[in-house]
Amino acid sequence: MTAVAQQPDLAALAAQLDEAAVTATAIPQIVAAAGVDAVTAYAVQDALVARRLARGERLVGLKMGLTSRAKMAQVGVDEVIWGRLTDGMRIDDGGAVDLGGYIHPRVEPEVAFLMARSPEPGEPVGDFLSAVRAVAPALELIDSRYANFTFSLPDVIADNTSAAGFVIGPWQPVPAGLSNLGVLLEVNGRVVQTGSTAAILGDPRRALDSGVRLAGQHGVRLHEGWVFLAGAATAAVPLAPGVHVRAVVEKLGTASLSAAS
Ligand code: 0L1
Ligand code: MG
Repeated sequence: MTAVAQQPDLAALAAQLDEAAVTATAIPQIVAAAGVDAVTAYAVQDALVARRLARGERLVGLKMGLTSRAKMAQVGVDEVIWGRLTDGMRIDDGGAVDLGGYIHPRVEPEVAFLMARSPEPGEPVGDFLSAVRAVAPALELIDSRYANFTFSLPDVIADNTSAAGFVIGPWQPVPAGLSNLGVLLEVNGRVVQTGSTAAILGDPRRALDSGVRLAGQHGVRLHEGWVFLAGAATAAVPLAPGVHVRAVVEKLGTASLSAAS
């Protein structure tokens, strides 16, 4: 008699990740260990985000993860991934976050797009730029739910690509070129990371292309008024009590947050 392999309980995995986020308590890597691959891990992510929606949050966008070599090297994973953004993750520009709600938060400078319409997954890049209403400097707050910020690809996908918060600076008209704008990350007025939007898959517009295509494979679309976080231009830095963090993106401006001590 052949043994029937036990199917992983995706909802139970999502519940453990959700509990880790809600209680700000790190957990061991559970997803790949349960036999879940990177494709199925998106179903865990779906179930995880559904728990937030059941608590009254609203989907407001999508994000890309691991779009730069610096980020891939930082976490030892080498595939572009995508996650979901909810209104509960939004932090006002210049606002303060209470670090008590996070496990080991980090921040990274990004570029955000505001969608004017829903691009088609097969639409050529040049065409769906007409789907972008505006662009802005942004900060992403990431907080892996796994101990030591260490994970496999299925684990980080299931964990909604470590998404924990985001700040959008003032929206701007889309400039002619986005492919090589200088990016600084400042902590208390001191530059701690320098980079370029070229680090975001060569051009943040390419990240939008990848995001539309990859999320589309799972039946997920961007919608009018949604935000798209294209990815980080530098490695992320830890968010410590009392610090003020600012992203500066050439031609686009700044986005900032403070960490309450
Ligand atoms: O937004 C990101 O690039 C994060 C993706 C997940 C890896 C990480 O937590 O650094
Ligand atoms: Mg990011």
